[in-house]
Amino acid sequence: MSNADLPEYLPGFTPWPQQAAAHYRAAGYWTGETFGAILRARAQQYPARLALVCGVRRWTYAELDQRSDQLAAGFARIGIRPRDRVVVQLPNIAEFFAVCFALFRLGAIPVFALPPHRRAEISYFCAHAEATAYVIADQDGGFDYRQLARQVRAEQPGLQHIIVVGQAEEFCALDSLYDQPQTFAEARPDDVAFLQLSGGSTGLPKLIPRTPDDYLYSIRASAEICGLTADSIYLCALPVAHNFTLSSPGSFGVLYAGGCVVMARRASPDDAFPLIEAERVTLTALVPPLAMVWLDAVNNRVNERAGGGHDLSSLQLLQVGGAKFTAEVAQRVGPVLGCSLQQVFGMAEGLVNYTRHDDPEQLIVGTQGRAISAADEVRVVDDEDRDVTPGEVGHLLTRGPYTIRGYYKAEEHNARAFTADGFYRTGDLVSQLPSGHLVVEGRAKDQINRGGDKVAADEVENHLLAHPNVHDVALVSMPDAYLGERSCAFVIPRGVVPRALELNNFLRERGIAQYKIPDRIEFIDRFPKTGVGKVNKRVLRERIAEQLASAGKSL
Ligand code: AMP
Ligand code: DBH
Repeated sequence: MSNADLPEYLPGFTPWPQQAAAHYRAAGYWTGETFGAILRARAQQYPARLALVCGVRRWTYAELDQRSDQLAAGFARIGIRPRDRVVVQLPNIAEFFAVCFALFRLGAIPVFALPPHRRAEISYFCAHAEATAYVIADQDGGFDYRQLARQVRAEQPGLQHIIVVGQAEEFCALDSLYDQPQTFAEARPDDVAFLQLSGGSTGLPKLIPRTPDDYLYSIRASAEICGLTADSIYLCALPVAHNFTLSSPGSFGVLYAGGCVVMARRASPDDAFPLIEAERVTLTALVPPLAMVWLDAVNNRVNERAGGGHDLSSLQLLQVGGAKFTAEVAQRVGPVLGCSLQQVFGMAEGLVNYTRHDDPEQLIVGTQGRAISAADEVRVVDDEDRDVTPGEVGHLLTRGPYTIRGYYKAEEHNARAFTADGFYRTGDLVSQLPSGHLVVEGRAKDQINRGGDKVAADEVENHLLAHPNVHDVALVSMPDAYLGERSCAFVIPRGVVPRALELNNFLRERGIAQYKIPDRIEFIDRFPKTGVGKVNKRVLRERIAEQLASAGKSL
């Protein structure tokens, strides 16, 4: 089938209203460029420059470009077609980019999964996106992804291809797909290029449709705000497919600028510091708990050279985001690491806020930045969607040239997650300074932000409710000095009181990511209720926080 036979947009995608789209084009935000074409342009501009460093492998722009072409041909040969959805779950390896750009060139649609996702999540992505292929690495971090693929395939008959980087066993080896390049018609710049993940707040994670027009605008603008050039060297330390690492400005931003992306398998100082030294890394992005680990690693080795024995002097910028970075820790970054700090408050749904390099110190340390674009509409409202008095805390709503108008195939949820006039309800509670900078003050969504890993409370609750000895359950956050928050499940038992360990094993057997397993389980006879009879999670949060404080375990 040629692309001309396909419906205008991917079914399940909510395009921007025509008027808004016309405005974003006329104003130059949307340029009609595509991912595949940009890589081609960079390969022509800088064929011999390094695009990727991964272990001992060093790929130039020409090589990345060629590998993407070859893989596109190989994917087409085995039957992957335009608009097919392909779940991509890879660790931080160079192949991630060859696979993505190959799929973009083919007009197929990657669905980004994260390495910790297990059977329940991957099966759901495959089912919801009706994926025909799943790309994995053979193993990583002691986990065998082929074993996971076998389980997923047994549950998902629509999955026709399992493609493996490394030892493929009974599956298809990625290395066997480097065919002779062919020319393909890339998808339209205003249609879905990939599906990104949301941390979610209700039920299963939502899929976020992003187009080349909107995503490339956010990448281009981010690259400019962060001062990227062809000399930028980015350490990709967080999971590569995370929206922060991919686009704020992340590895895509660095490739857009013609710079070099250095892949770190892990973000620990032991893995990252030697790479920073060896490759002269200029910027990187971390979640707050990792930033704290880096600061401590440098501090703890004061007798050695700064950097815990490694020369980190090339590092100009450390970006921190994904969860709230407290001002006390933020102010240590400059003195300890000898580089600038940028706070980043973003979301895979769109809106990204950055502190700017010329902001006064107190804004860099004490706020989560301001929106990328003059075209970002940011509102702070009360429970009735009325604007609060400037400076007051309220719900953050946003609309703009790179913020989606709907999740993929989620009509019912979209009616709640967006206002009638298309503003996304972020679920974040913020206050806004006259400069436009936002301070994240809390959260209205029923989610736990475990140091940047988002856990939707009712997703975990639903899994626990399947246990025969669980009558009811409420998952809430509890304060944690390191992760910011951890999760605590309050369980009303049925019959025999189960052991916490048994419940955790039960969840693991159901195939959910480790970070979603409750950090603590408390048994309770009944829940405190709100006036309207709902479980009062605020009271539960206070109860566990007090309990921890009196046990001397919290901050
Ligand atoms: P997601 O929608 O899953 O991409 O997650 C985005 C959410 O992460 C935001 O809506 C915030 O709740 C949270 N978040 C991201 N960056 C920050 C930050 N710098 N400070 C506080 N919360 C953040
Ligand atoms: O947490 C996030 O999702 C996030 C954080 C910083 C994000 O999506 C981003 C920047 O783009």
